[in-house]
Amino acid sequence: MHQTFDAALGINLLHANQKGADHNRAHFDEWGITCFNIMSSPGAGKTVLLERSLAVLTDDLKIAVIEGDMTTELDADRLRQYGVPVIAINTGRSCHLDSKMVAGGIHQLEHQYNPVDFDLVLVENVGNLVCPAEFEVGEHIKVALLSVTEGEDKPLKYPVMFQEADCLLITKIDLAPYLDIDINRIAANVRQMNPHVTIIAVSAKTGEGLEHWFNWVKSQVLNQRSSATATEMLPA
Ligand SMILES: Nc1nc2c(ncn2[C@@H]2O[C@H](COP(=O)(O)OP(=O)(O)OP(=O)(O)O)[C@@H](O)[C@H]2O)c(=O)[nH]1
Ligand SMILES: [Zn+2]
Ligand SMILES: [Zn+2]
Repeated sequence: MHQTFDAALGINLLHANQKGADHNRAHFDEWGITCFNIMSSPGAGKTVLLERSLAVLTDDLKIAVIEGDMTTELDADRLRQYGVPVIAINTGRSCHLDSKMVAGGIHQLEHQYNPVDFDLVLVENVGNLVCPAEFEVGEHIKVALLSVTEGEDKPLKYPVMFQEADCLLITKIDLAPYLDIDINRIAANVRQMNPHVTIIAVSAKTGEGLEHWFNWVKSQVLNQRSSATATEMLPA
């Protein structure tokens, strides 16, 4: 866990993290890259979703992945098979990626590749529904995954993640018939606290809903590009 036992220390930590996140975002903006921060509980399906996404989205977008894991490179190795740069970051005992760790990944990308060639950086965060939501990494887009196996009440019990998310993916919907769970109720609970969130129900196993996700990702990259151009055109 991150140290929030001392309120002042907690505020300082978050403040330092925010400065680092702004630094990272400035790099992404300079290079014309859109950055997604992908967050969930352990095992909600982030890596499988990334595998399915890389298989399709690399036709249209040049993608790099920053892959957070506490100790292993298991997920990073899975994603390397898709021929994209995957920068692995081990968080050690920490339960979330922070902006400094991601800065290390960004500078690695900068040194090993030409960063302006990339359209999209996907950050797979380390799994839990609390801390990643508090620590920005310099992303433009926050994506939260909630698997149907986790229960309808999770958005109510862990509100910050769901309030902050630009997109909620309800995952593993192929399992819904076996569980006493109502996907519409999850969606309604989340909409109540975050009316503008995009909600997409998917199964990485059957492929249901993935087309909506792919289209949404592409639309966000285009939006980000046009808003960056609009900012450049503003008078100084
Ligand atoms: N039935 C079903 N299983 C899925 C689906 N997506 C993922 N899984 C399974 O769920 C388990 C966890 O998936 P991962 O993609 O590794 O989850 P993760 O969020 O990356 O896990 P961590 O990185 O450890 O937090 C694996 O056994 C997957 O095969 C799905 O859509 N349907
Ligand atoms: Zn830098
Ligand atoms: Zn994973």
